[in-house]
Amino acid sequence: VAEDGLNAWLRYSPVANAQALRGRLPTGLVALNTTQGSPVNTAAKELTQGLNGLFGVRLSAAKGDGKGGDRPRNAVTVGTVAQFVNANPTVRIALPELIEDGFHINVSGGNVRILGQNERGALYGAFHYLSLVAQGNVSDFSLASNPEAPVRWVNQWDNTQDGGTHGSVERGYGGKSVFFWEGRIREDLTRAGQYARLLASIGINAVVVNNVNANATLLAPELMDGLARIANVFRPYGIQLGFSLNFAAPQMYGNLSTFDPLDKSVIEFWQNVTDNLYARIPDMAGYLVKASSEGQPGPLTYNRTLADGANLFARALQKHNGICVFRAFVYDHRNLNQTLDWKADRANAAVNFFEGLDDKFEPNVLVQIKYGPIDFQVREPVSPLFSHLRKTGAAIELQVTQEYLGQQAHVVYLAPMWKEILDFDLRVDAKPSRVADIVTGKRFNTTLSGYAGVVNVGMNTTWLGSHLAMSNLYAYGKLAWSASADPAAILSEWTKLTFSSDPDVLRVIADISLASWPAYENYSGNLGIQTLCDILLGHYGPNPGSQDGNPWGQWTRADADTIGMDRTVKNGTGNAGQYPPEVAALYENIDTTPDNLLLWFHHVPYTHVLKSGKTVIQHFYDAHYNGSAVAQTFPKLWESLKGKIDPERYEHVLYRLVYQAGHSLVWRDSVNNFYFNKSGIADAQGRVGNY
Ligand code: GCW
Repeated sequence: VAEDGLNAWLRYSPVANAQALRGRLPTGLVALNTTQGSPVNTAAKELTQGLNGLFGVRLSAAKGDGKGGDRPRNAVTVGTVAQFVNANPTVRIALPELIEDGFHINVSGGNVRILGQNERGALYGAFHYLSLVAQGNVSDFSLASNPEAPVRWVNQWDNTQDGGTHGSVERGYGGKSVFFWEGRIREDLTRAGQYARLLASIGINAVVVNNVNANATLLAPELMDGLARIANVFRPYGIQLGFSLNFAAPQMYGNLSTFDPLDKSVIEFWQNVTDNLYARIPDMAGYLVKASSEGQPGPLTYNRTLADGANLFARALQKHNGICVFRAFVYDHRNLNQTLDWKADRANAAVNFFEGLDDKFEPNVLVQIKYGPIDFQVREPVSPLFSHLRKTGAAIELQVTQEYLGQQAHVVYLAPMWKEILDFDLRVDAKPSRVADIVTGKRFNTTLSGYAGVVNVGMNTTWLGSHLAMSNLYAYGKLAWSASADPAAILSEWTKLTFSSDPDVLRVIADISLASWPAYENYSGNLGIQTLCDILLGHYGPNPGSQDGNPWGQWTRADADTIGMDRTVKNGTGNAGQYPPEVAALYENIDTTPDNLLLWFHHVPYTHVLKSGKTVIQHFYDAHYNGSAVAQTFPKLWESLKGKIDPERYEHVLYRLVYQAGHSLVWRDSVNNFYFNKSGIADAQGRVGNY
């Protein structure tokens, strides 16, 4: 049905030739665990609902668990490997090797076996099977799938307390929090449950429900009780909960005189908090901690190291098998002063703060690193910190919520960007060192590793505020499961499940989505200058002048003649030198720095000639025209789908695309005029400044 944005890619709307395919589908169901609330039971329900919606098949409980020799016929069996072996002691099946959360599917006519290494894996297998049949694949096959990384988390930046703006979500563009309302946990957690279902279907295994800028009141007993209710809603989907903590809570909430991580009373405070949480949520995943960053309290207040800070929580979690995810996004905006110091550079902060700490973390600490050294810009080089932590587990932080990328009012399909980051080879010790291999633990043999996606869905029935933006959430889950997944293939799968398999629908959504990141980069900030949005207000809309002259460190150092951050070792902030030698050499030298990162690493005259043969300023002018011209094509492309998409979603998307097309012109003209006024250099094609 049209209004069904809520089910996103799990709509299970009837497949085109359901009638013809039905004969190849199971009619019976064997659930190897029928306990209410168990993920296997959830999987059984999902299979029932899915096959009914897609094909009108009504699964009935199949008799015969194999014990009496009466093997069920034409049935789908779902459970764990252990449950299967237990229920079928005499049956021998060939099983591929499965690791935690992995699954195996075997389809032979109407006989389908979906077995997980654990219950969560069984649920993943059920979702995978349903996604294949929903795409019309009812042939026989056998496959095994294992996740590449153990940590595949989602971070929500939902505020527990927000000074009266109820249920706010920091950098959330999809409405109010699905978890919190007026400083409490919502009574009705239906939407949270629907969210859990979506996340489970893309392999997410934990969610941090509150903002990293955390409020200490989260620790009040009533709130903890509420958190336990959220955990109850997520548990049937195999999803654990994590919580963000406020480092100063011992003082702010616990009335202690200090929050020094080495102080005995502080250590006791956190142990007590942790024990209280586990008493309510025995399978809690752990904590996420933002400390000593952007004015948040942290260990540096007491001259303790970040490792002292992380270990405080890690130790409290150890007896419960929880993990402490510690964010590497540490910098002090109050100490950055560009006018006084040419060498000041926010991009250097993380490596500087973590210097010398690699062997100082408890084994259950995972360091969560944003993909780039600054902050989710339209283009950044990968964070050099990935190459510095070898003994400590690392996770990559990606942002589904499009903070600097059009806030869901612009279509920007992000998987190609993430893929570029994950595929980048840092050449640590002159050996292949892809970011993907670092964050899956392969490169340095770390046990803890993985992915964090900042998602920030809300109560809006589209979840993120825009139907097309949901491809980013889908792709995040798919890449966190396997970094070798292909962004175009992910998109096409998502389109089939969300809209339809009509070739025109597939082509148009691919044309728009795959062109969207390059277009956005072209009209919002190219050559590595960052997204030239308003820095001080909402990180939305063009305002190149706002980048400089403030302590936030997202500088461009643009003046009348020159532009760019000199991050070289020989003359600049030294940031290029934080990379392993081969990569450092690449970025240190202006001739080998790729054009798309030129202004990230070098400070040059506007007349500097790029590898393309154009000057920097002419490239700016042209790129802004090109990018916005591409955005102009989006509404027309979409209009060609009229009648092929239900009216509600058709109109919703069209409205946004028309807006994007218009806003891209605002971007184009603001940025081009800004640099024209600054540099006084005319556009070779005479478009800029002639109004
Ligand atoms: O991207 C910036 C955001 C802040 C955010 C911070 C962070 C939650 O503008 O809103 O705070 O980074 O990631 O901690």
